[in-house]
Amino acid sequence: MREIVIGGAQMGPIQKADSREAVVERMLKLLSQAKVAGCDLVVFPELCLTTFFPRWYMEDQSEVDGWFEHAMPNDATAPLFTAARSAGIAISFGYAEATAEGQYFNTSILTDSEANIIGKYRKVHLPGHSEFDTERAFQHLEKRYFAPGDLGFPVWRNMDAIMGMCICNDRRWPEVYRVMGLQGVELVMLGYNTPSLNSQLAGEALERRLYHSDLSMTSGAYQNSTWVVGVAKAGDEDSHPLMAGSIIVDPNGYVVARASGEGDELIIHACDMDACNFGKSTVFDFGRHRRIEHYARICEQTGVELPD
Ligand code: ING
Repeated sequence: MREIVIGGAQMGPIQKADSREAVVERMLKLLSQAKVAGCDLVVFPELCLTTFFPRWYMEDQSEVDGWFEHAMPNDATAPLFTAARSAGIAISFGYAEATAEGQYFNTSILTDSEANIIGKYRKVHLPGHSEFDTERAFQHLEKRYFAPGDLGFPVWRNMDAIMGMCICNDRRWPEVYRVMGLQGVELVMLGYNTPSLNSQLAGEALERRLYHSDLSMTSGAYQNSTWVVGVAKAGDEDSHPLMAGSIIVDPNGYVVARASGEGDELIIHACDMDACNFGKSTVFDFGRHRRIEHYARICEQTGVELPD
């Protein structure tokens, strides 16, 4: 049995004024809880070091730049890597990445048990818009501040399992799980910062948005016979509510752990990676069942092409 005890480290709100150091202190507390609980791996949310700044319209590039990390590890996050290394816990977390070439991505990394970064993912599906949208109750400017990810959907062998990452809106797109599923993924880790309200549909209830988040992750898990861990940054950030609902989903699509609150909270489950095997060798034995001669539209079309 290839068991990995996984912790989902849900974070409560990060205010615009909060320092990275203060945030890292909170992450260290969750990491030490995970150590006590015997976790082997801890997953943190999307953009875990700062407030969800794409809700703010900015024109001053130096102000925008201040939300990004220019190196990883760096001074603010070094204590996290040191603590993870001494605890022997692998970590994954999201942050805003500025590259030496001047590119800007919504990024997440994965380490091994010695806190060596073995994987990087850059968010491919950027929701929202790039210019100030007067029609919206609040802004969601990911297309303004980030470029679409350029690394695809890779997987890595880590801790005797095949692991991959995606970020937030990516979890809503079945192609994301399938591309990793076609590489044998057994654990998909993702963080999210999902507004509790729909900026374009007043009155959409929170429970509906939580349902869609669950639906996206449970179907991704089931249809690719993989574990999925989805971890929220939640709560009110400068009076903008983000939903919680962090979950761990097993390869049959069942939720085996769920956060109860909207604050810093560790959810834990002992995940047997061999639980992926049955689905991958029966109902979702891709090699035996898929008929790719009929799937061309998925790669040849971006949008809809209506019939005559
Ligand atoms: N946030 C949201 C998400 O995909 C969103 C944006 C919410 C899009 C609900 C569509 C529906 O969870 C991020 N950061 O992608």
